[in-house]
Amino acid sequence: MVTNLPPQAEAQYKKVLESRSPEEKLRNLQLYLSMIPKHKGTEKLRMRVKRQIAALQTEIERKRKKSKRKPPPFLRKGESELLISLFGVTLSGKSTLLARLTNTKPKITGLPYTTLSPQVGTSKYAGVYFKFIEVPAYIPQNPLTSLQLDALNSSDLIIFLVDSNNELLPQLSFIEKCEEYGIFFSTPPGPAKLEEYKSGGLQVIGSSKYLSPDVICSFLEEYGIRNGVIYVQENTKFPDLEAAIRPGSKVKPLILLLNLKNLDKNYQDIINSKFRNFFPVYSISVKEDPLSFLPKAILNAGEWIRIFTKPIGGSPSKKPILLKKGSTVRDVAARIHRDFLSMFKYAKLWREGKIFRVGLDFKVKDGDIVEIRLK
Ligand SMILES: Nc1nc2c(ncn2[C@@H]2O[C@H](COP(=O)(O)OP(=O)(O)OP(=O)(O)O)[C@@H](O)[C@H]2O)c(=O)[nH]1
Ligand SMILES: [Mg+2]
Repeated sequence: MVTNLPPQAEAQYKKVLESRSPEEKLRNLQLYLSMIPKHKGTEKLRMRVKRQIAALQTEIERKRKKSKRKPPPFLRKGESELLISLFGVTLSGKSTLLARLTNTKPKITGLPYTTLSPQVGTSKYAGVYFKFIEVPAYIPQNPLTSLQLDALNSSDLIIFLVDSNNELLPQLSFIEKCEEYGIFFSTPPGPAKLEEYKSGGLQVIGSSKYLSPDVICSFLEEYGIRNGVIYVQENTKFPDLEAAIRPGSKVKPLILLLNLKNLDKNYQDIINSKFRNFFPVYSISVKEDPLSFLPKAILNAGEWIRIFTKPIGGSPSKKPILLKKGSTVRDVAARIHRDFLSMFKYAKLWREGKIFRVGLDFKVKDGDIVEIRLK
């Protein structure tokens, strides 16, 4: 180390050394580089840091490519099917929940670590197929296994069960743990995208109801990103930004399910005060309480809407296509067939008993029936 560095750069270098993942190290190095004054005496150091940054970027990219390998068969899903991971520490009630939601009968013994391999069950609600996977238990003191990572990475949404009979904070450490592996939680999702440039400053395109452009720019600058364009959406929150600056990471919607086995504990208040503003939180007994709220809660958390397409003269399809809230007739047409866009004339749309004649830009809503008329 050169000796004449400003104290904040020295402190930042400590953070580089303490980084726990290549991604964290990359961010810390970028910030460190931005703190090293530019003059002849620091030239070599700057070069070295730059080389380290380049090497880490290559490593992260290689890891990302490798992680793009095909998921195992039990994680594959059909179109318009949602893959939902049930995750949580041992005995949190994952198998109990899976057994009640689907026809699958996982082993439930009351002994820890009963489920060692992923258990899968499918059920259909409101026309939508939900494929639930019980992921083998989260162990706070261990790294995530590749199987757990495969399941979480492939899932459209994660339900994390919190056990009211177990210590709370180690259970909640799964959020940070997942972040280390590039899985961020944001509900509803508001993915952001970053394009870095060599100069020109920062520009925010789009707007978020949670973060002002100033806050977004300060966040990026904190990570040493001073030039580029960041595209944000209505729901973009900090985890979406974190994911945008880390190549290969993903953002997933999350539901926290506090399994009330024991009513003496006041976890409910702690969880609500900590997380209610960020994630949907439900406190229920997964063994005894009704679960009929869950499919709707899942659709809401991921902002999925169901659109029923209809052939001319036929009846509406029983299997809806799933789109994101805010989608238009254009998205519906494109999902039916690629050529439908160029051949599109108008669409007939049934909503709440009324029929509308609409164009490509018309916003569809959950439950709409759509018939596309071609030229
Ligand atoms: N009283 C009560 N017991 C529950 C509830 N949910 C689960 N249990 C019990 O807790 C124990 C563990 O439940 P499981 O569903 O097997 O938990 P798991 O998360 O699948 O656990 P592992 O697969 O072993 O990691 C079983 O004895 C369940 O009967 C609940 O809501 N109320
Ligand atoms: Mg189990």
